[in-house]
Amino acid sequence: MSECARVIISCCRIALHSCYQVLCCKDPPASCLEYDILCIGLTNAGKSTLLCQLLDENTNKVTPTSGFNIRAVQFEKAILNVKELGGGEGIRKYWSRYYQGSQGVIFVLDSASNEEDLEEARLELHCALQHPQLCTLPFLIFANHQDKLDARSIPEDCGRAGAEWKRTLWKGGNTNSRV
Ligand SMILES: Nc1nc2c(ncn2[C@@H]2O[C@H](COP(=O)(O)OP(=O)(O)O)[C@@H](O)[C@H]2O)c(=O)[nH]1
Ligand SMILES: [Mg+2]
Repeated sequence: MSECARVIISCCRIALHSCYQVLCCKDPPASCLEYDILCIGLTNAGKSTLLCQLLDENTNKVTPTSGFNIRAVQFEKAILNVKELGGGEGIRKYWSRYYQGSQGVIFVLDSASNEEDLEEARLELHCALQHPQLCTLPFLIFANHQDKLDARSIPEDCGRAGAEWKRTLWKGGNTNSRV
C-alpha cells in the first residue's frame, strides 16, 4: 500500500472518530453505543472503497453498489453503522427516503473529477445540507482521490466551481459541525 493510501486511511479514521466524538458530546444516552451514519456521493466517488479501507478489507474486491450497502465500523467505544447509498443519477432521487434516523453524514467527493461532475456533486451536497432530516447533523465532506495529480482541495482550489462550493458550505443548514 502506498504512503498516500496510508495517509488517506489515517485521515478517514480521524474524521470518523471526530464524527463519533461530536455525537458523543451532543447528548448521548449512556447505553447507546451505535450510531447510524449516512454515506452519500456520486457514483465512483469512492464510498465503497472508503468503507473497505476503514474495515481493513481488500479494496480490489470493491464492486459497484446497487441500491445500498450497510457496513459496521467498530471503534473502541462505539460502532458506526455506515449506510452507503448508490450514487447513480436514477438512484439519487430516492436518497431522501433513507435519511430518517441518520445521526451523521459523510459526503464523499471525487476531487479529481471534471467540472461538470463537480458541479453535479455540489448540487447534491447542497440538497443534502438543506434537507430537514440532515441539516442539523454532523457533516463530513471527504475530498477523495487526492492521490491523483489533478485533485483539488475543497473549497480552496476547485476552479470555477470554487466560489459555489464555498457558498454551498457556508449556507448549508444550521449545523455547527461541518468538517
Ligand atoms: N485513484 C483512486 N481511486 C479511487 C479512490 N477511491 C476509490 N477509487 C476507485 O474508484 C472506483 C470507484 O470506487 P467505489 O468505491 O466503487 O465508488 P462508489 O461508487 O462511490 O462506491 C474504484 O475503481 C476505486 O478503486 C482514490 O482515492 N484514488
Ligand atoms: Mg459503492
